[in-house]
Amino acid sequence: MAYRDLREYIDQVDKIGELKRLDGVSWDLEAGAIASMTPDAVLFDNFPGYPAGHRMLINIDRPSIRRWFLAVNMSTQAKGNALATEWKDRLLNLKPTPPKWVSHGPILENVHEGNDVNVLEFPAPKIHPDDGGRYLGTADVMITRDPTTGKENFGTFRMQVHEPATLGVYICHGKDTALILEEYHKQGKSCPVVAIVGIDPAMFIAGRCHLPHCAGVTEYDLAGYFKQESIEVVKGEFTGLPIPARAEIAIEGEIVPGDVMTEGPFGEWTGYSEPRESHVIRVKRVLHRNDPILTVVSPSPRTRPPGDKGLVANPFEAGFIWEQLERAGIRRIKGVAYYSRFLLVISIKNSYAGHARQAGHVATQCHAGAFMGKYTIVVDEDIDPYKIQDVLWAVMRRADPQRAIDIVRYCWSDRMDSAISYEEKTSPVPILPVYNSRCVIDACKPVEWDPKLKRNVEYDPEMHKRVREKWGEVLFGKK
Ligand SMILES: Cc1cc2nc3c(=O)[nH]c(=O)nc-3n(C[C@H](O)[C@H](O)[C@H](O)COP(=O)(O)O)c2cc1C
Ligand SMILES: [Mn+2]
Repeated sequence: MAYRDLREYIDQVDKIGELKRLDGVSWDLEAGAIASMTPDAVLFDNFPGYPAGHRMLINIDRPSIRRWFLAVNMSTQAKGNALATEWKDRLLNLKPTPPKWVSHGPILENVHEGNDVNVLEFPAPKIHPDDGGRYLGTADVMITRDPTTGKENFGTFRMQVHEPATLGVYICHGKDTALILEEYHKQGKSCPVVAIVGIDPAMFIAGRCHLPHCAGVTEYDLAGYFKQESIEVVKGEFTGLPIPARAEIAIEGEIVPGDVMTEGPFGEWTGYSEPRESHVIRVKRVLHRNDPILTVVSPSPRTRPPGDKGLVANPFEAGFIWEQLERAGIRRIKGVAYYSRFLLVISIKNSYAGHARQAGHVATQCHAGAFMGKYTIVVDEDIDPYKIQDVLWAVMRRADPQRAIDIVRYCWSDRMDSAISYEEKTSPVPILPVYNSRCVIDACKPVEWDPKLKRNVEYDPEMHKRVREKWGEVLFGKK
């Protein structure tokens, strides 16, 4: 069942019928448009102007729940809250699985250095019409090493192609990667980085979560756990960093102190970004397999108003927050639903005065939930957090605003936040502090409400039966 690398994963996606193949598509807006039009993964080959075999995979693990399962080697029929429950249990049972050093691997099949470096040898797409350029990094991770702990870290960061050996990278304030970068730069040193832009989906999933790094656990250890085996890594000659031996495309380079360029705009999940000053990766080495596959995701399909489909909650992102709530000791959590970072719903068996506030405030501030959150709603266990209409009903019925609402000010946000001022959105590097606020709505019945007090009108089922028998024909056309 377990897959060794992206290629074996693609075979599995093909077997479950979620892979399409296309030839002759342009990197210039066509591939991006296709990504926003189909939920399937699409493998493109034969880009005009590119050698055959220089491929691109779009929609690697999203929006399909089955592709996510494949990526983390999980099998379940569960949906909604039941799925979030299984997934958080999986995370709670984490067995850190560190990478394993090896001396060879397919990633070394092609190595370019010096004047031979040109990141446009890959068909980096321009995804949306107003984007500021072509993006080599979307479904990627950037690996760094914390100079204090000596541990590796990685996260997913978008990367724009500025020049053949220069990439812009957008790293939000407060991310581990940003803190690591600051440490190097404070010492006047450049920060060595490896960007994997043709990636195994387990690494991509590990890269996006806000891992607290307790007991020194790294994203590599988490990705290995998802894959059920250590990821084999070769040592980057320029950076000394571990590079997955079976990755498709790896970039070695450095981020030099004070080296910034205008990046974007980019059609990100919050809507379009403004062009901003961002860090730059000076690329020193490019490594790739024969017939490399660039991995790409387009964040923008999620920026549209929900329309007829309604708001859709993501059980996987919910699992990361649920795990951290449990590790923080919040008891009797019955459900967590994540409607993007901007709206989170927690359902609990409200068991003592203050319990609901505890759950709401920890959810809005635990590491997985703290970044760019907006609204957190806590509901009783009788409300399914995946039914947003029911959640709103609970707010209407049970939450007296002056008792139920807490506003938390000066919280962790970023220039990307869609609801902050234009000045904050476009602030230069070094970044002006950007804060936002949170609203915690405690929509649980207060524990002191008399449980004997009838709050729902109920009818006698026997009476309904009798009415149906007597007048069913007239009322409903049948008994
Ligand atoms: C598709 C995708 C794109 C992302 N792009 C960015 C980005 O451009 N900048 C950023 O700061 N975070 C981005 N993120 C979120 C980070 O990857 C995430 O916060 C990660 O946990 C950061 O890791 P770190 O704290 O270990 O540095 C993205 C996430 C995904 C899934
Ligand atoms: Mn991290």
